[in-house]
This record gives sequence, structure tokens and C-alpha cells, in this order.
Amino acid sequence: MKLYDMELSGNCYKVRLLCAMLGLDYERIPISLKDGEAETEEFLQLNPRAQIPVLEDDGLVIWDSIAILSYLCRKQDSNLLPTAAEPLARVMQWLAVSENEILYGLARARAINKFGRPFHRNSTRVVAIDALKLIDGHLQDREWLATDQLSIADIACYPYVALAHEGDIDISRYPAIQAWIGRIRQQPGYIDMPGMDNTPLI
Ligand SMILES: N[C@@H](CCC(=O)N[C@@H](CS)C(=O)NCC(=O)O)C(=O)O
Repeated sequence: MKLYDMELSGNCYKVRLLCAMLGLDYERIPISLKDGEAETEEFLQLNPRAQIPVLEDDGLVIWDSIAILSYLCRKQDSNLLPTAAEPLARVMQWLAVSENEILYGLARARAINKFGRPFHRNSTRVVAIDALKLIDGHLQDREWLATDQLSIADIACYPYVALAHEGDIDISRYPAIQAWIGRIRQQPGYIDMPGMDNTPLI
């Protein structure tokens, strides 16, 4: 398998983290967004959205981190993506949060600071805080987001929460989130990405 990837991308890291947890080997193809490498004719053949991550598996091309996480889980028959109706729906709920509140809040707050992206700081911050309150409230009496065990819902929501400080968003007033981050980091196969050694934890 080939992963079109960027070290500092939280979305790419979701795939790297799942592969590490599942013990999957793959080749990393680095893509530089700032050099326009996702906008070349060749790359647009892989992903017309001009985004990473993209996975290539024996001629099959899959773009979008959620699609890649789902593909790999089903291919490996992993219970990180359950198949029964209710737990599957619970995972989908939190994948939706990862692509909405977390993307428009936490990920964009970070992208302003880290990549100079032209998003609106204050409105981004409001959504980021909403995301943290939602997740912290949900985790008050739960260990994991979707079910009673780790799933790709946790893997998809985790990176931009754990990198919130890079967008000047403080997670230290959300102890349930901090405890959840600690649990994820104890999972077999867990790997970090740059910036995660500075996540404020209890
Ligand atoms: N929903 C997509 C979002 C992917 C995405 O936005 N990737 C960023 C890097 S983290 C990207 O490629 N952005 C293109 C750009 O900034 O030009 C996913 O989860 O894969």
C-alpha cells in the first residue's frame, strides 16, 4: 500500500495511527501542500479534491481519511469499525463530529497558526470550544466515544483535539478529554505525530 501523506497533517496521521495499531506496512509518499504537489494533474487523477491523505492499495485509490479508515478496518475485519447496526451508527455519529465541529473549529484554529490559513480566528474558536464541550460532556461517564471500546471514532476525533494547543485552544479545563487522550496513548501500537508531546495532560 502507498499512503500519500504529510507529516504535519492530522488527517494523514489518523491513517498512520490506524495502520500502526493494526500492524499494517505501507510506503509513505510525502506530498508538500505548500509546493502545490496536491494540485498537479497527476495528483488530481488520484484525488480530484486535491487533498491528502490518499491510499493506493493494489490499484485501488481511496481518498478521505474516514473512507480510508473504514476501508482498512473492513479489509482487516477489525472491530475498530463494528458491523452491528447500533455500534456502527454510533461510530458514524462521531465521524460526523470529526468532519464538522472538530474540522471547522479545532483543525482550522491550528491551521491559522501553523499554516497561515485565512480562516476567521474568533468564529473558529467558538466552534472549537463547542467541540470540546461536546466531547468532554459525552466522556463524563464513558471511556470511548462510540462504544465500550476504542473505535475509529476515537482515532478520527483524537488528532486535532490533542493538537488543540497549536491553535491556542486550551484543553486543560476538560479533564474527561485529557483522560481519554491518556487512554488512547496507552493502546498497543500507538504512535505520536509532531506537536503531541506538548499536549497538556492531567
Ligand atoms: N475530509 C478530508 C480532509 C482532508 C484535508 O483537508 N486534508 C488537508 C491536509 S490535513 C489538505 O490536503 N488540504 C489541502 C490544502 O490545504 O491545499 C479527510 O479527512 O481526508
